[in-house]
Amino acid sequence: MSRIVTVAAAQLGPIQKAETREQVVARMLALMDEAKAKGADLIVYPELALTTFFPRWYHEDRAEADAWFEAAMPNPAVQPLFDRARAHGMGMSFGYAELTPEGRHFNSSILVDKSGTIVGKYRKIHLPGHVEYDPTRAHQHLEKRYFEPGDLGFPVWRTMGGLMGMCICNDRRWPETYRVMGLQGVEMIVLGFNTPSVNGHKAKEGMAQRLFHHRLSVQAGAYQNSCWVVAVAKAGSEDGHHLMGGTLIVNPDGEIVAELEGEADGVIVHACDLDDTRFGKQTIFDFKMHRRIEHYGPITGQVGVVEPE
Ligand code: CDT
Repeated sequence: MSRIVTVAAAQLGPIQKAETREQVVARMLALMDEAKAKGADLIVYPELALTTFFPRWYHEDRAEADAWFEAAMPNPAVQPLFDRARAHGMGMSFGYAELTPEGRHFNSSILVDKSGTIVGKYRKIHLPGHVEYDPTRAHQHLEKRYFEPGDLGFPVWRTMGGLMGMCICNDRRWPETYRVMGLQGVEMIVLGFNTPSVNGHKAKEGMAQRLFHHRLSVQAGAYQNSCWVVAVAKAGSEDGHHLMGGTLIVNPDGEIVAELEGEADGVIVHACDLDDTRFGKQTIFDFKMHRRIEHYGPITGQVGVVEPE
């Protein structure tokens, strides 16, 4: 049986505050059709794909932000994505703001198989930013105000012929993210991101450096866990706030095999052989053979730095 997943990384250009879910879904459908024409059987969209990156906007009344959230998934606005993906025989992953029936808020992503069934849900664990309005920042990043940290861990799902995992944006900078999935044998990790092109605390850290950190993190995660990583941007200027691009696909050797130019809606497609993950998993990163967990206690035993006396 073929172990090739032909994956489409479907970058979205900017989404303005005034854009509706229906307008965005129409753009996503166009990308899905393009991906199908290029032979894709799995399409991956960015973090918070259905709206602008709203955590940059401060709402004093937290409840006002609920307008950016989805209370059900699927819902009528996104149902066309599910219908089209099923008609194309294509799996799909996208990020959205999740409002649960209990009134909890998460920055989530789903994995949908080729029959249109949601087989996996991930809730972002490493939330960046801050809770209150911060006048020292060039722009606000209020994810800690609007979301609670994910409570589902980093699961891996057996679907679409392989072992698939998800994470979201800032998670990609943390080696623990990949390793927890690596320890479940993950063969492909899909992730979306919204990364401001300038550090709000350090104007000197611009897009070139931010793209460098992005590639460094994703390539290292792929190599050290011998898996494919598909990283998809929302890019461009949203109501005057610029997000970098950098949509790319990385192989289990940590090499970039496809990267999208520019900041507009666009698709890159690559045939990813999941069997290419075997060599690394059976040699240098044969975890069972080489890991030394007796020395890893601080990784789960403490959060911050503990310096020696
Ligand atoms: N969306 C998201 O997680 N963005 C962060 C920005 C970090 S700066 C507060 C990222 O890691 O790209």
